[in-house]
Amino acid sequence: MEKILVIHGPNLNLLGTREPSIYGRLSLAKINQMLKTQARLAKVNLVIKQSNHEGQLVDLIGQARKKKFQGILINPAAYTHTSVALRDAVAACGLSLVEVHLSNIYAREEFRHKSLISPVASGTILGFGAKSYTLGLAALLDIIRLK
Ligand code: CA2
Repeated sequence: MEKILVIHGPNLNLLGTREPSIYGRLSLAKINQMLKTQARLAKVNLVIKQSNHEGQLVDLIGQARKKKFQGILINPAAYTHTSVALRDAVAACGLSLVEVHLSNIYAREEFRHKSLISPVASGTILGFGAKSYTLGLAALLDIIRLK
């Protein structure tokens, strides 16, 4: 069975509490539940982590291959736009990685228009709310299984 690491970046633990017009009404726990249901049907093993700390996210990505993960699904949240450390970790990790965003970052403030992660990701899915995650997981599984 494939093993996939799901990583939620900073402040995504607040989902469902504020800014529903941008991020939707679903809590992170609900999104995780959707992903677990999808994973069970697809017969894949998911490990889900959330952190507000850049270094911890870098460590999770850096250790993923050694821990026998075949792929990473990540919403890097605000670090998408700022973190060279996260980008370098993604570039070095040697795994298929799909970047997801709830919102369409290109339809928002200009500082969100640049992703440092997209150029080193296998692909990016954005703007579909919680569905970005389920589409992202499906895409990641396709990439891994067609390898
Ligand atoms: O659209 C996305 O998924 C983002 O990655 C979400 C980040 C944002 O910085 C990116 O530009 C786009 C923000 C995640 C924080 O979400 C909150 C949810 C509710 C209340 C406060 C923050």
